[in-house]
Amino acid sequence: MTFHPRYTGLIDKYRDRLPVHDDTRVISLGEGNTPLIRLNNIPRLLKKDVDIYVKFEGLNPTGSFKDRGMTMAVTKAVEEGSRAIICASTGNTSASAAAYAARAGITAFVLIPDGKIAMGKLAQAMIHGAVVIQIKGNFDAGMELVKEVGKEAPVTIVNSINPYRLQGQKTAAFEILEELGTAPDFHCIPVGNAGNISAHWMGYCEFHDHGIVNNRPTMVGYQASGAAPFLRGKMVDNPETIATAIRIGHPQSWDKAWAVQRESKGWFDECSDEEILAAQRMLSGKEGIFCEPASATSVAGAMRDITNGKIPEGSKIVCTLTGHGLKDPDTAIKQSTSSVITVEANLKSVKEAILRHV
Ligand code: AN7
Repeated sequence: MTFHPRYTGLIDKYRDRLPVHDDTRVISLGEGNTPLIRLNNIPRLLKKDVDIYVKFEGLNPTGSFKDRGMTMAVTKAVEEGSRAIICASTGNTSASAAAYAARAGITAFVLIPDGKIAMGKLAQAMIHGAVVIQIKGNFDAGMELVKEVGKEAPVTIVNSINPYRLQGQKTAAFEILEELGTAPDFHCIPVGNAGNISAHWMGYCEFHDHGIVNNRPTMVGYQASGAAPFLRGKMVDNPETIATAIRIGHPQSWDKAWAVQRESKGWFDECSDEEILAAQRMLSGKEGIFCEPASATSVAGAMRDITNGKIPEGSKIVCTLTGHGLKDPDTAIKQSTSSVITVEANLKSVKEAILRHV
């Protein structure tokens, strides 16, 4: 029996690659170290010889990849003496900001689009004690307001325009490289503000530049069709998609993400809401992995590009699943094909119900 030291989060693990000092007080909830799960059934169903792994970021402390960036952003905000943080959010950033602010003993202000965030995320922001400001507008409007108010009020912005966020998020790429011992051929990822795709590329390049690995992946970013500025080549003013997490028309990391596309020789593509939901159902029904709709965009796009040969057979592919399915139970229940059977509470009725389904 070997004992391993207790895992205490990504800042402790990657201290020498992150902008922290020896005496920095780290605000952590044990984020990172998420599983890289090899898909068994989907490649078989696609009838293609590909190795697909999903990096299940939904298993972070607040159920999304945002925790990787938030531990860094809140650690630095506290180090710099800030007493309050603020963000605009489609839901996951606000959940994460609320939790890390609670942990640090500071205040979180979160601006969310009225009625357009998944129930689980709203519950998180509320239970962690954030000040929730619902705006009668979308994420992009909220983001502009946060940038304005950040200039006038004593609050630290913890959206991904805060550079510490991307520093924390790059560690997802480090973990993938450590586990595979090499970069995948393709990394497929959902794109909203494009912070995460940019952070992953930073992480891949850092290990490559230091000679830890000798290759880098082709980065492929997938957007929801109704919120696809990278496909339209310009900002989108009224983004719409069932995947509310990526209902974003004015991405904050626009230039960075185009640089990622060029440098990695990758591409952007879009998925319809139907494709996104089908991928979510495939992952949950065929692999036992429950991610939120926005997350399934990476697998929806990858499945299409594997089928059409843009991602060739023999490839090693990593898809990021950015958030947990429990964040959005409403969408899951609404689109679920399995039925709930109500019967009398006796042996005969239960037995009958079972026999009808075997
Ligand atoms: C599940 O929470 O922007 O391209 O305010 O929650 O780095 O923006 C969420 C984004 C993908 C897109 N998947 O990542 C927010 C927010 C999930 C997300 C994205 C988000 P970026």
